[in-house]
Amino acid sequence: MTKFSFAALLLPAASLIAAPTGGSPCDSLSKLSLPNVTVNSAQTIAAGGFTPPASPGPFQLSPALFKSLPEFCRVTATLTPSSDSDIKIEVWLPSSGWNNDFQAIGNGGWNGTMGYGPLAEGVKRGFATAGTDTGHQGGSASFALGHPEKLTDFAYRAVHEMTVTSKAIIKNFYGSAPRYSYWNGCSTGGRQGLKEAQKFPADFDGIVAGAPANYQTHLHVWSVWVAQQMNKSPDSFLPPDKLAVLHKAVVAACDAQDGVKDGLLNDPTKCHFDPKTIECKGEDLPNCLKPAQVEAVKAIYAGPKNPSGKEVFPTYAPGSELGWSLLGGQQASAVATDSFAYVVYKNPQWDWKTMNLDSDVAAIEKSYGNLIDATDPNLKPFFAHKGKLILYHGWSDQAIAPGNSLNYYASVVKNMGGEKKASNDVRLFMVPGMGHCGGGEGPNDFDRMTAIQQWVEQGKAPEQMIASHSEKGAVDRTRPLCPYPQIVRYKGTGSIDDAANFSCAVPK
Ligand SMILES: [Ca+2]
Repeated sequence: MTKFSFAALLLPAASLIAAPTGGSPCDSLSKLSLPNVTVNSAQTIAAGGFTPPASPGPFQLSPALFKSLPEFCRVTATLTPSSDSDIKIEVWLPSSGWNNDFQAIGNGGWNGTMGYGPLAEGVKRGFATAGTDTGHQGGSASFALGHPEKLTDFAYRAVHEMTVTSKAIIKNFYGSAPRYSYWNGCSTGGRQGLKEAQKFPADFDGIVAGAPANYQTHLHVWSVWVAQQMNKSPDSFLPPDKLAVLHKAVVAACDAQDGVKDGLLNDPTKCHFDPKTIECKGEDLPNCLKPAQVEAVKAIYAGPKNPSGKEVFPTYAPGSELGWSLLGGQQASAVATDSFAYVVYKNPQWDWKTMNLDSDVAAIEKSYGNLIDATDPNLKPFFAHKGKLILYHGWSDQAIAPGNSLNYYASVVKNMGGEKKASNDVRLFMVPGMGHCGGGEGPNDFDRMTAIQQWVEQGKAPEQMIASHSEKGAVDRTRPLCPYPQIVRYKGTGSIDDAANFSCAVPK
């Protein structure tokens, strides 16, 4: 594409400016007039010149990343689709080298922060990139108390409005609309991406949705339930050293099942480890579990069932034990209890220990399931618009049970009339040994944006993605990730740390 030139874009941009200042195309965006949008600032940021705010929220920020950025135009705006809305967005536009595409980045948890790290990653790759705080400040759900419109903003409206506004800003700045638009998010960001695919199927051409919190109501029930299992009695709680004992025993029992002793469970569904085998024979020792701990572990592997025996939500996969402290601490996760305290029961004193798998599940569903959950299996309108979807989920995810992605994927496959048909438009990559959206013992760094771009722009569906694992900044293992239901398989010779010695195959 050679459309981009500053000389050409000054004209269309100028036509929307109330009082042209004669400044750069970036400066002129501060005068841009769009419905329910206030542009707060539009500034050219010199190469390497951006310093993120001191408390940027949950995203890890690397100073080197910001130093490596090219010059870009930074637009900050406030969107007010309702009178109670206060949605902050930022749109970062590379001054040169634009790849002609738009990338919107997702959020985590209850959000309330701007994702400066992902914004920078996007710009570095040449994308016009946008992010939002989803309409409130801070990572708690307390914002929702007495503010139903703000809850709607968080649920889906902020992202959609950000997308529409960003496309308009891009068109004004460059003189042409983005050629392709992409969503890139994990966790809440995965949920946001799926909500977009379901509700606004024309917004994006490619969506990457990692570890989606798309069944948020039931996810939060499961999260609280994990803490309940851990805290049934003083003896049932597993501190990190006991989780390590459990994890070691699980890996010892199941590692070889997938054909390669690599410390990873490449297909955890095959692992049926019985924690009873490491129960203490008598006194509590560092290498065994107390009977109450064994019971807690058994319950967690079995997962939450409602009174009629139906699964409320999937549960942790074998191999994920090192991460169980996240939800299975001495207090339930605030991300989950906030749902009940601020949205369902509107009682900040709500006691998570009282939650049951019957009326409380019904209550959270009724309260805001329709608003927040993104479980609609019908993605046909999105696919009909040539949209492509990459789902991924770490098997060792400590925050969202990986089976949730398997369930959603299965529902989409069913809706599409089978795996073969569905694979033209959607692929799920389960990542052995990866934690929540990254990290973990397995190879967890992989380039899903290139994969989705190649699929959307060249029709090249991802047959595999190569992931790497690093220790102290040095890559120590590479591995292909396989589209489900394929599993990675060792060819039988060569280093088990080299992706070249592995292939993808459907397990027998
Ligand atoms: Ca293995």
